[in-house]
Amino acid sequence: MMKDPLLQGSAAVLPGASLQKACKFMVLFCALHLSITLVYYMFGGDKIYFTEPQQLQFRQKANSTSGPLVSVLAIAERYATQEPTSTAPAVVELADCPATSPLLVGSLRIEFSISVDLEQVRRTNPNIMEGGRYKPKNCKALQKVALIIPFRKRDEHLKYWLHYLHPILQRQQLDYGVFVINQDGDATFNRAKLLNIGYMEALKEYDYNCFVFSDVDLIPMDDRNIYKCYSQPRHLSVSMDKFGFGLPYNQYFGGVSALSKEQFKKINGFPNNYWGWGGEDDDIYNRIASRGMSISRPDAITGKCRMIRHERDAKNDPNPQRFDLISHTRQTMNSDGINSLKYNVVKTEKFPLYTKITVDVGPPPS
Ligand code: UDH
Ligand code: NGS
Repeated sequence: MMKDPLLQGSAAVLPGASLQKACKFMVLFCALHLSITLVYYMFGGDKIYFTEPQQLQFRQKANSTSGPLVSVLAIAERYATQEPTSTAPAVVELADCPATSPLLVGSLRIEFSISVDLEQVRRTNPNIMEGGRYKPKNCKALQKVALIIPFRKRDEHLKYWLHYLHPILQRQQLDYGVFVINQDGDATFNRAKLLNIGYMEALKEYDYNCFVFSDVDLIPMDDRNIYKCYSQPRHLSVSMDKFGFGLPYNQYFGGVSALSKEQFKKINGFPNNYWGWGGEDDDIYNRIASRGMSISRPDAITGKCRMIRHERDAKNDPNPQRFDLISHTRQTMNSDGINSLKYNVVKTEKFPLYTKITVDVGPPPS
């Protein structure tokens, strides 16, 4: 009979005792391998593989014994429950927003024949926070802008302002808040004093570094007219429909303007003593010029804006003293301004789209 040549060369040549030894060794080896695998499986995996009783059992062991089981379990639990260490970054720092927002669309259709529902404005601008606050989610805004609106009994105009400006300001990627400074009572209106109060009150809420002062009835017709601050005080409403899309005169600084905190402080804020219509914007222009600053402006296309037509307001008749006042700006500006501002806050209301601060500005001089 033919013999298997392979058997002839291996098992066939082993004596009985050696074969037994080899088998024992194989069995021992397999048992060791199995137990290592079991231990690795039980302690190497995530905690969720343990059933409740298993976890309890392991904890009890960890508390009562020492050795490798305790340390492996203790380390595993420590990692699972550890608070982030102080070196780990808690919040991811956002990158700066681009110098020019990619969201701008350019020229806009502005009309005042539509009716505005503020509830709908709120729904269509879901990222605006209480009090009319907004900041971009995906980048760090380059400026923190407080928008200050002097106000009394112009609710219809305010609706249009909120309807048009909120989408524009968001596209401009600004970190902003809207403050409506409402003059209490029926005494003579004082626009510039309300603007000073807006500056003071906004700073109590947030570290704003730019202040945009806007009449309630002026809406930009182009979102490239950025409501932010520049290296020089900025005049934004440079091309108004009511002036045939131009300036009424070269030094005109009325309507909408923007000053950084430094620029505002440099001129001691705005005058407090212009009661009634006219001249306070010219005084601000004089202050800026007397401190060696110039006016920065957008071009006449970008700076186009519409004004809501209306009748003259009650208690805001032309101020007969305005010409005399503006001829003395240089003498009065150091003692009349943010350093002499006195007022009382009557009420602060946080609405979804704006913060309304009702203030007592005191009586006009008799
Ligand atoms: N303002 C009020 N309520 C007032 C007066 C003024 O909210 O009673 C605010 C409002 O933001 C306004 C701004 O102050 O846009 C400036 O008011 P203004 O009267 O100096 O300027 P405006 O351009 O009117 O609103 C100019 C006189 C219009 C006469 C029109 C005659 N047809
Ligand atoms: C000037 C006023 C400004 C005013 C501007 C435009 O005459 O305050 O007209 O007024 N200066 C003086 O009266 C000294 S407007 O046509 O918008 O009502 O802003």
